[in-house]
Amino acid sequence: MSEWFDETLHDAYHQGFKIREVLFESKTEHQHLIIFESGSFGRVMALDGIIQTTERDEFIYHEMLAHTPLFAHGNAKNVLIIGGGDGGLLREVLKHPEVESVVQVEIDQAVIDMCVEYLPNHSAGAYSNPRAEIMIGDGIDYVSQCERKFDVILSDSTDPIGPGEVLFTSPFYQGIQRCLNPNGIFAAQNGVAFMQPEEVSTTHKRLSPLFADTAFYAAAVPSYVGGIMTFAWACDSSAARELKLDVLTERFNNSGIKTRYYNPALHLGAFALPQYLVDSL
Ligand code: AG3
Repeated sequence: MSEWFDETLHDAYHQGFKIREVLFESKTEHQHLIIFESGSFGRVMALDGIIQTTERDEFIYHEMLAHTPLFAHGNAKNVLIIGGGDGGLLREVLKHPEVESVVQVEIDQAVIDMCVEYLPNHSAGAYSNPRAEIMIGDGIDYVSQCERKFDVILSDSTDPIGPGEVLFTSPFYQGIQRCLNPNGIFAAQNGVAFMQPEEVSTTHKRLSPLFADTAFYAAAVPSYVGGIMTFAWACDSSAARELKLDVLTERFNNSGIKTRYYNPALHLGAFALPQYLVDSL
């Protein structure tokens, strides 16, 4: 085994992490899973050769994917998470006192089990929270068939390669539309725009016929190399995106939630995109 983990996401460019110790490595039913201690980012989890999460910078991604839609909604009682097996997103969603129930649909039980064991600070007990219901299955099947409706749906998927590919298709987005309550918000990881530019334009093309308001917001997550990670946003009304800073600040302060990255000013600013992305929509 090489002492470096070289990510295989891009053909002609990669990042490497020094491996201090491999904590777990196996081919699961769905994908190759490795969790290792790095010299630089704490513990790191990768699927099929692609970095999914690191202890050191996961807060940026999980806070932005959870709190931006949840504070914009303001009263989300029922939340659906697709993917997110490491548990970091569930942990952040459950910080919201107004959230009564979270359904999480993850395809790979092994990812949940191994992350609970080797990345315990990600889920931080969230999987035993009585408000959380975990289902093992494919997210696209769930949203195509489910009888329940949600106020916020979050897609914490892998990249559109392998098991995650269907979570970027029009049939998946149609399923999202049928599972959202009126004024419900959908947010999804949508790749690193500079490195995966087609993801923004393709997602925009697929979401905009289905939702009155389609947008993207962004945050730089160091271990998702290449600049800003984008998050897709879809809602049947633009009101949630037109909130003023004082409204968001009041919601944030009243929640008592402590964050390390998210704050209301950053929330609003995250929707301002560089011009090359604006032009690609
Ligand atoms: N979800 C996002 C992975 C994206 C990594 N790919 C990339 N660099 N474009 C990971 C799961 C975190 N809960």
